[in-house]
Amino acid sequence: CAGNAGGGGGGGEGDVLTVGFAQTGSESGWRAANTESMKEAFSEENGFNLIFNAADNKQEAQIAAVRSFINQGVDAIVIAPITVDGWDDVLKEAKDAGIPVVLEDRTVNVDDDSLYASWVGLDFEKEGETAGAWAKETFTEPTNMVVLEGTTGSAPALDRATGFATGSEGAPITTLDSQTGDFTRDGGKKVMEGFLQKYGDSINLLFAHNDDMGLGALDAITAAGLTPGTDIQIVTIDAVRDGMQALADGQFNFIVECNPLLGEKVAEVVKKVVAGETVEKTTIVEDQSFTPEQAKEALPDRKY
Ligand code: GYE
Repeated sequence: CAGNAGGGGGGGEGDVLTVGFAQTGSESGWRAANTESMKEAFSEENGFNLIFNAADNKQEAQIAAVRSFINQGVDAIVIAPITVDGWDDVLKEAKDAGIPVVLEDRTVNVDDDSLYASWVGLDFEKEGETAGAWAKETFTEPTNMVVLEGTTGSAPALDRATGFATGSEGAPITTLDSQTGDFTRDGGKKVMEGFLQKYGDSINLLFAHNDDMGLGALDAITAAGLTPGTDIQIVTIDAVRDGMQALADGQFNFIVECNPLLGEKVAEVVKKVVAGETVEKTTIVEDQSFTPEQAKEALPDRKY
């Protein structure tokens, strides 16, 4: 479908949309791919002047960035909200200033849904459910699991945990421990080191809320003299290139995809919102999942 509203062909100076994008930070491979996708879609050639801010995973910094976009009088604001809570005030300020807000990737918990125009994201709960269903199918004997959670209070960490519980319901899996690794490799490594010290080789299964934490955990598992993928089976979410490589190599056992290439869809929604057209309140982008065999097949064409 035609993305640009109005003005066939033109694209003169007056049509340029200034958009402030408040990104979470640069915690993971997924985030790098998402940032690239957003920068590509919100390019000058596509009629945008993008003001990009990455908040280093600090919610106060992200809120401050949104305030500064409001003060600059941008045409629209896009936010990938670090956590679900704490957005009411600044979203009201944007609304009062007449600046539409579009959420991408993660979502928020607000009393009044009209505080944002639209959310383009993923079904995090379904991702968790798919991971949990794989675990249920794979483990029919008593199994000890540890969990590396994403950033505390973030939509994907909350929803993936809920989804996993649903998907694995009835399986003989005991959760020994569940702690945040903040979606980073470093975090995953450190927390997994702690798990291994505490529970040693009684751990059979690791569920990491993203590939990067799982990749960090590989170092900890190998250093403890255990073989990842065999002694400890690993299920993660994202399906970024490094994760897919670990899966193809047999170090991971299953990955549920989370598509980071949201830029084009978000840009289309922003153009419509600014033009005053009605848009879907929620757009969910489809995810798939991968076994080691499927990862081997998909790797050569993987874009991120
Ligand atoms: O899974 C993780 C990233 O919000 C879906 O954030 C995103 C998550 C993604 O840091 O790798």
